[in-house]
Amino acid sequence: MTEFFADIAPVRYEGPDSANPLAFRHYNPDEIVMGKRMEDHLRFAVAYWHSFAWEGNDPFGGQTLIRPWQPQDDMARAKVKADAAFEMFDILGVPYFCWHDADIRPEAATFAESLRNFEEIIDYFLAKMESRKTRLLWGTANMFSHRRWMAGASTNPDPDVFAYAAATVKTCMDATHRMGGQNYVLWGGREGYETLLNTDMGRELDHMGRFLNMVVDYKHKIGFKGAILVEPKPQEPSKHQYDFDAATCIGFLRKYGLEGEVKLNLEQGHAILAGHSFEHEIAVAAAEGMLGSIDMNRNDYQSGWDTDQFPNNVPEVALCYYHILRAGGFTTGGTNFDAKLRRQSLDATDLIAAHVGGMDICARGLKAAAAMIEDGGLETALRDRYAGWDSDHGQGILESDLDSLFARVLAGEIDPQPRSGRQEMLENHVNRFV
Ligand code: XUL
Ligand code: CO
Repeated sequence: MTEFFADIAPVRYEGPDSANPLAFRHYNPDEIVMGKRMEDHLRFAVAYWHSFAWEGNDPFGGQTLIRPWQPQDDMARAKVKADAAFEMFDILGVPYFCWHDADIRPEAATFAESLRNFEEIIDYFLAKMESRKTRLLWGTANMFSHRRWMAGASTNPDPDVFAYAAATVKTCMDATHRMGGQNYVLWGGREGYETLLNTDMGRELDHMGRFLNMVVDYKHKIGFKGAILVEPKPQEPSKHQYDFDAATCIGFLRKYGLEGEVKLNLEQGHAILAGHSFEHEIAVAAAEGMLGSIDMNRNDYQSGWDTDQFPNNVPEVALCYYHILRAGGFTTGGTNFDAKLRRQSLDATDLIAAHVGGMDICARGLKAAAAMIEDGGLETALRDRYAGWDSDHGQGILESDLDSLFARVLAGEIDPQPRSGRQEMLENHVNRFV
């Protein structure tokens, strides 16, 4: 046991009446929801970066969180960090975690040396995973923090940076594959622009499309069975990011012939930045069969920043899982907390409490979503609303043309009668469950 979590016992399900701040009141991994264990529905993952690599910095101030594995420039301390991380996975009983290369190994002077550090840590993880149930939900490359990425990775004006990005992603895909990762994620924080004055957008998009095709080719070459996911976000750190939102990503994937190969990792905070609700983004991806995984972390609604907070709003979360369940639930995906503590939350207990709260909110959301599905009221209302399209009359209209529809409308044979959309009644219906 490291010192860090020394006083914290494994978190257990104690039921809704428990007053224990470090107990689950709703997340009960073995409880069956719609025929499946709760753990298998939610597939929780801890994000290594926010929980273990982030030091509390914000744009106005430096480190607030003091951890035994700092400074994070040394392999021995990278292992102490891994020890603490796996202890937390055990305490929480989470089935998955996620990493960027930069979170888990110290960056060295050369690519080759950084790679050696990386592989040593992957071996260290694999040894820990032998005796544990925690698995890798996804791996990814951090191609946005180091100064080499300041003008983008695959969209960089310098071809050598494109090549360096390709080499980096290869190593991260190899490691994800070795660890039996369920997905490989690409989020392009600097794939966008600061000013159009120095940006050839068409060329950059072509390069990003080419890069993603290389990633897919490599996936097949090494026999990686997980899903390749891209993560939409409209801006921050770039003024504009090319993977703006789900709809933009889907258009991009179709343009470059990747629609059968790549799905989406959607994040609530990114949806908010794009001016969407999270369920909107999930519904867009689901409608296109491209729902991959989710990052379940919200923004502060007033700040306008990607504040990466743990979820704490049951009605919001319930509607997200409603759309996920309607789409058939997760396959390779899961619920990753790409969430960080507030910078005044200094203690190990805060880190555990944040995850316990987030997991409980998601469990409540899942149960509410399942109850809505089992009740069937929303689905019936939806079916009724579109029932006209199920008739021969409706299908005939779709198979018709402008001239013949004009003739039928002119003759008075077709004369639409407006019907209520019943929004308030549907909102009231949802409020019975959340
Ligand atoms: C950034 C973000 C990333 C991705 C992985 O806003 O969400 O952490 O999830 O690179
Ligand atoms: Co994310």
